[in-house]
Amino acid sequence: MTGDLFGHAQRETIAEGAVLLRGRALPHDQALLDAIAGIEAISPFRHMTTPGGYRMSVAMTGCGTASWVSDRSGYRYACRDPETRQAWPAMPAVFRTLAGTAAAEAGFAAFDPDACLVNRYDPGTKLSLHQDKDERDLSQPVVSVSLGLPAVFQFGGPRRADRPRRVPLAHGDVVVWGGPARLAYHGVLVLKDGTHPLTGARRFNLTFRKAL
Ligand code: MD6
Ligand code: FE
Repeated sequence: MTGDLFGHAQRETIAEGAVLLRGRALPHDQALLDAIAGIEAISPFRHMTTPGGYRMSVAMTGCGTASWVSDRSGYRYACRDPETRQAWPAMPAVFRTLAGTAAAEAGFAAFDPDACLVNRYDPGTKLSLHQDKDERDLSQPVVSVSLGLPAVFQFGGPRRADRPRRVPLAHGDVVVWGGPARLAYHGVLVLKDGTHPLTGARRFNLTFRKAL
């Protein structure tokens, strides 16, 4: 099932400004995974270092004009992959189109992302609570696509101390958030072991942004 009787994705409001479109990416799942393989062949997954010196458990790569990077000197968007010293791979058309149409369905017209961070979670990995605030124009939303193993997303408020709610994210789910939710703290709980028919023991997450 990719949606309801009328062909719409199932829509759930997580918070004001945050919409979950369940199954929205399902019609494109294999094309998205093939595109991830193409990106990985140019810019491999790697474990970045936080400014505090910790190795991130989630493996990352990216595509587009810029992608998010972290090292001892801080977080930023960079137009070159620091590992390959080349430009990031171009954003595949299937990525751009899905991000733009999902954003429009959630109420954010004319979203044209220039950055896509690709995260790979293996069982036992997690993403600690954080805010996405390295983008220049915070009036633009973030579009997040989940593929492979399910995960539990934590969604809090604008302060770290705001108690987060837990939102299960499954293969094909798309979250669009912006407006009053744009600076909400969020994270991903430790990934449980499992096997997905298309990705094996992995979860991938794509986050699309207008970064520059
Ligand atoms: C993830 N996502 O789902 C990590 N950030 O693997 C994020 O950090 C994220 O899903 C901003 C907006 C949506 C997200
Ligand atoms: Fe985030």
